[in-house]
Amino acid sequence: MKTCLITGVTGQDGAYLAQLLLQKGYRVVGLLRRSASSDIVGERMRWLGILDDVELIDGNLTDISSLIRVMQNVQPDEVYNLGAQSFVAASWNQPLLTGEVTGMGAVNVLEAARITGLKARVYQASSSEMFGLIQEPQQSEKTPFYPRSPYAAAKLYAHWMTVNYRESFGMHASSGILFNHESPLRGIEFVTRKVTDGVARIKLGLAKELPLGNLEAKRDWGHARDYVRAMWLMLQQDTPDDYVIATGRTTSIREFCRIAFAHAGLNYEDHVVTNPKFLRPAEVDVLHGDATKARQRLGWQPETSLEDMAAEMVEADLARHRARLGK
Ligand code: NDP
Ligand code: GDR
Repeated sequence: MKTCLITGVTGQDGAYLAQLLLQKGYRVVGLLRRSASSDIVGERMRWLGILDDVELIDGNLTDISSLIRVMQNVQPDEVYNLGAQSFVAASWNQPLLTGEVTGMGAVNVLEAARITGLKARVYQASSSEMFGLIQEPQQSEKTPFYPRSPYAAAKLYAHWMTVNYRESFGMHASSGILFNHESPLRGIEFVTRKVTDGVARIKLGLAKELPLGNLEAKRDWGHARDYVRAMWLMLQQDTPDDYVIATGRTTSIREFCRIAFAHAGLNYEDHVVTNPKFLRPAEVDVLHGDATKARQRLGWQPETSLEDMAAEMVEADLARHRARLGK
């Protein structure tokens, strides 16, 4: 039986990846950072019905001693570093913490694996945000980077350190440059989930308006369930590498609103308002990925359309609010 260690197991991707690896027969161990709300941090895994099947072990990405202890105890065959301060907007308010967790945290993982002498394969969760101010209309592994936020700069450092550890120490370390991926388990602060939660509240009469920031930004959105499959595929290859994972379709926030509101029989123009509070100091206007390499080498392709994903998210938020209201 293979053993995997997942940092960020309590997040969206961590939960879906844990589910996938349990289905594949792995022993799944997740890193859990100490929290005063330990009763709720497992909520996503509970939602997927896997909380009792994942072994949780305490540690923190900023504390390399904890990572060394965890690696020595767990002896993982595969390590997936998904832990991060992952909210771009928050990274301007907490740039140093973002650097420590999202940037240095990744190096702590690589170092802990190297120091303990494990032969573990390592996955680093890199991001399309590294393309930022895009240098090519469609972004592939060969497109130059231009980060536009403290988050993106931290991810870029982690990305190059992953490449460096591969080249310096021969580590099987791969970097997945994933474009935005969403699901009913997406954090409520991210725009798609904020929209689908807003749709549900408006539909149920709990709210009238949904305040958003820049409606014209465009993202290449896929479903998290499809994207964690790509992470696993990267670590099954004989040689480590970097891969862009994207759908190849880009859509504006405005269009996503139209789709999500229409699913509930609503017109977004009657409810969406803009509030400058949600604008960013520097914006990533458009992202549009080219996942040809992943398709050819990993045999990966997305299976869920944007429309189906939006519908799944709206339905999940309607169900959550109805359950809360006892309806
Ligand atoms: P989430 O924000 O949902 O999850 C982040 C996870 O990191 C949580 O489990 C969180 O724990 C954990 N974490 C935060 N700080 C620490 C710390 N100091 N030590 C240990 N764990 C910590 O992110 P996603 O699941 O959406 O994304 C997974 C990864 O992929 C992230 O690295 C993200 O930056 C990256 N990414 C995501 C994309 C997306 O579209 N979703 C696209 C490209 C990259 P807690 O629950 O305690 O807060
Ligand atoms: P992003 O995701 O920054 O791309 O990072 P987010 O959903 O936060 O923003 C996407 C775009 O929507 C615009 N926007 C708003 N965003 C939020 N959160 N709230 C709003 O009210 C709002 N209105 C408009 C934003 O300006 C932006 O252009 C996500 C994270 O998961 C990262 O960790 C990951 O690396 C990247 O995706 C790929």
